[in-house]
Amino acid sequence: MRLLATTRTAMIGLGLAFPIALSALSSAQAAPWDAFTKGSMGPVVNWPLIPIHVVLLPDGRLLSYGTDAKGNQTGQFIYDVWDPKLGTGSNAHLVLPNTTGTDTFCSAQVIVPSSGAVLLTGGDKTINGVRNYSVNDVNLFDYRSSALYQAPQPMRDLRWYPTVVTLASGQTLVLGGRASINELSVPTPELYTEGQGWRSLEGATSDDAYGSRNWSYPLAWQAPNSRVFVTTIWGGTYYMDPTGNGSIAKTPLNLPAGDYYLPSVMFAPGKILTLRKYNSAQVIDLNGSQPTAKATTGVGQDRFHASATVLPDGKVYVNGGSIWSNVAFGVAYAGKIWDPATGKWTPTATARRMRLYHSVSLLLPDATVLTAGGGAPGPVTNLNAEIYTPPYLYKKDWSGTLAPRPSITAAPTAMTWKQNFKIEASITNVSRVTLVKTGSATHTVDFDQRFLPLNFSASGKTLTVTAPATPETAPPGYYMLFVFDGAGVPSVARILRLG
Ligand SMILES: [Cu+2]
Repeated sequence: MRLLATTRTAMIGLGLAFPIALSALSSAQAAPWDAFTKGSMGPVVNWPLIPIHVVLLPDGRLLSYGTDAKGNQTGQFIYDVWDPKLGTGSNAHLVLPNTTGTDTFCSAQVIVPSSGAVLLTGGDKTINGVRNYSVNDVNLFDYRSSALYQAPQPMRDLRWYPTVVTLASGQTLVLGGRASINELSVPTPELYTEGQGWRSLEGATSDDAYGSRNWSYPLAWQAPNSRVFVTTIWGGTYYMDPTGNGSIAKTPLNLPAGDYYLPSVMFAPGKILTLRKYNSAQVIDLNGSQPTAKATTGVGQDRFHASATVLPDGKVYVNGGSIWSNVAFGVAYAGKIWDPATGKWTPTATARRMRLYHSVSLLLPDATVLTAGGGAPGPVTNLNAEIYTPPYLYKKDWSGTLAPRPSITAAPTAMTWKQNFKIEASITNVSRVTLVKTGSATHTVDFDQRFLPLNFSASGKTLTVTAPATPETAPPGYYMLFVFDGAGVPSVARILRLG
């Protein structure tokens, strides 16, 4: 997991010198004429660390961490809080010291719905000069104070590369990861209840689902049937029941072979797009009595370490990756957008940086997508980000200029399931109202993102919107609420708490 020292030094030199020249150039240019079909990629902007881990906070800021200021593998020293409202300059970043004692490199992170704190599980440890051992440390980040502090109770098991899932109950499930360099198995999930701490789900122990056969950031989602759906790289799928002592059952659905570093995303209630090996892709449907899957068009090539982001219109943006894992060969610089209505991919704007191992993407409240990081290790040390502006924000007239946007002028800050609530829009012809759960990304996984269209009725500029029906389709927590105008242009989101 380490680069040779000489290689890393050389790459840091390249990574720092090159972006400055390009970003100065591109910021002076208008978006290309075809921005309304491809979107546009913003300039390369500096980031105070490699954002290996990113999570959108309830206040619209973004926590990131994973390396030191030079891009070296360690989360022990600093973390960053970025305020997108302040732009992308250094004054938009708050770089703070990590005083917890935990190296949070390759941990997991997700918002706890009840308090809005970010729960950080596990991380890295160096023993006798050898990295990539594990810890059972648990830390919390409070967005109100921007403080990172140790949680009262650690997990039972050591975990490096675990997955965290927000459950319908509001509890947080941690599963997978490994305990040490030699031990690829932490087969028993643990459940976190805020204010109470951790409990191991002995009845749900499984080496096949999230132990030795599928240990690295196992892909798992709260499913509509109240279970947790788990996919594996070897193809088997599972329903895990997190209640009581826990239990797990294999489902009849077997998928083609996947990879830890090919992305999957829940793009609609109970529906998952999963990229599999050899340029194949499947759409999984969890809405029936048993899960089913159908092939859809592949993204064009294997894109190891790519990221998949569900957009406010329910389409899926895939960026980054290369045909050889974490090697600068067959690098995919152009993004692609998948339309669930047609199953087809549209090529999108080209990035200037390769986004490979330890890169991330995340939907921002202004409906743009942060693409960032990569390195530690990798062919390039990406202490930088590029912000992607999707096609829906451009005028459809070949001018490359941004379209006027509708806005939400009033909205509540919280909602509960099935509730009808009122919002005010700046326009009368709202065509669509949607929710996207605030994301939390690392290592090609986004633990929390999901998309839900909402029913609404309009009276002038006042909309009566119906909140999602159940916590199984929309787990508690924070969501971005978007309205669209008649031309399909989304507003900036309001962040609402569901619970
Ligand atoms: Cu890692």
